[in-house]
Amino acid sequence: MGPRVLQLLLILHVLALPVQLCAIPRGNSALIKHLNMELLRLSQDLSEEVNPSVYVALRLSADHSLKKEAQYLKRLKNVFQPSTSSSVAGGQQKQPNMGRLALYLLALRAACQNIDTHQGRQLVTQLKYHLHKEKEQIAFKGNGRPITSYYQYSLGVLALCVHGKKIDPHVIQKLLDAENFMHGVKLSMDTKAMAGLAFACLKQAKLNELTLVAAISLAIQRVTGSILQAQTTKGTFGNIFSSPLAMQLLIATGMSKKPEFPKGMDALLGSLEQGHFQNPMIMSQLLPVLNGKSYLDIATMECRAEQDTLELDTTCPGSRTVILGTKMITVQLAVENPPSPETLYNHSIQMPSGSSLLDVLRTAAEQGPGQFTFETQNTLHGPLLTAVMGVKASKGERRYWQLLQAPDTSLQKGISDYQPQDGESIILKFSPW
Ligand code: B12
Repeated sequence: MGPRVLQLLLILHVLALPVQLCAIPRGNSALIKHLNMELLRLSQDLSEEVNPSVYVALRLSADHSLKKEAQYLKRLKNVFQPSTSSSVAGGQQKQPNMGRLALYLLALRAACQNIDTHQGRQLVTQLKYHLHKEKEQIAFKGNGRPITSYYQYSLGVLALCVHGKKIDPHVIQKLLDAENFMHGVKLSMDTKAMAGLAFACLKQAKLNELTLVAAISLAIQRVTGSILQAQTTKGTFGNIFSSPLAMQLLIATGMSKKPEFPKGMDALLGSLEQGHFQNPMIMSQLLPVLNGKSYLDIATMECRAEQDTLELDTTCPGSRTVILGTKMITVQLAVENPPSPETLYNHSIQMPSGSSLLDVLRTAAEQGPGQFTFETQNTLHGPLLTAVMGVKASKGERRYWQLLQAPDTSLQKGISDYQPQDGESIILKFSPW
């Protein structure tokens, strides 16, 4: 047994007791409070990257810890507007991507911050510039595809809209075209939901010409229709992790009275109870739904008479605390880079049960120095696997390291959240997207 395994086992013994005492509660309101608390706890954890989506979720909640929310807003400002804050930036990226900038603008609105200031106008101009460049890419260079994704494009439109900013009709038109499959682009459920939220905001904002408003209304009907139709027998829309955004759209468009909605809510609460929501980003997309809110509610927030009643329970560790088992498991790890038929790596790895896929990759890299190598990049969603055996997507290349359970089931969680089972075979496959 290696020193790393011993170290992990020791952590298990230290953690086992408090985790047992702090199980996920039963009952809907207790569950919602528990999730709220988890996000509040995350916001106070200085080792976690600041995430404007977490802030937005806390603000859209019924219960608040106003002091802690204010502290978190300050940390966000340090990162996203370092020039305006007194302290040094927290080490995050200098230039946030379009989606993060959009999320930050949503966060500022959720804090009722006035952005009609010099700094605020700069942020808006920056976001408009990103959207303009994306629009050009879609029209001329990208064959209908943006530089980032239609998900981030939709977030950009939504953020400008909740601030009541006028948006170039051509920018809106490109999103309408994508939704209408004019370019043959297949949008994921999450992307459809985010685009739908952007359309719903544009419709309410009444800033556009009548013909555009008519096209927007039609797009909303199509998106909500296809989301409702996609409901699975388990009640989810797409998979369980796309359901929070899908349900936000149903709330935003007044469809929460449809019979599909309570079924979806049951699925979300059931999964929450079973501890399936542990990723901060997904948790932050979920909490508003459980409070009956969507991102559209940010537009009308007044930040007055809020319930300052949420107290952080310091006796329990966060539910994301890892519990490793004493049993050892075996995981098969293979690496494929099609069209090459050869498998670049294929070995079995021994790990304590409860280890994450990231732990498996680390162990593989330690076991055969030079044999297995990998790189990750921090995102708001956690560590993204960006390179394996030196292979990574070049700039503009639409390929990624897909995580599969053999032979071809795409994993629904990332490397730090997914816990392989004994005997499981994982394939890392360099795939197009
Ligand atoms: C677009 C997208 C992708 C694109 C990103 C490419 C790009 N340049 O935009 C691609 C196709 C590469 C992708 C890959 C994966 N994705 Co994805 N993705 C999304 C989506 C629709 C939007 C993400 C986004 O733009 N966020 C907004 C910006 C502002 O945040 P950001 O942190 O800067 O965004 C980056 C990260 O989110 C990262 N990213 C995207 N997906 C994932 C997944 C994980 C686990 C991590 C750590 C990072 C990550 O790419 C973004 C752009 O750089 C979300 C939907 C959602 N509800 O969040 C799903 C989503 C996050 N993805 C998901 C999954 C499961 C994956 C994969 C693990 C699938 C797989 N089996 O391989 C892989 C990642 C594997 C790896 N190498 O580590 C799940 C995560 C569920 C969960 N339990 O947490 C989501 C929620 C979709 C879903 N409903 O199932 N994804």
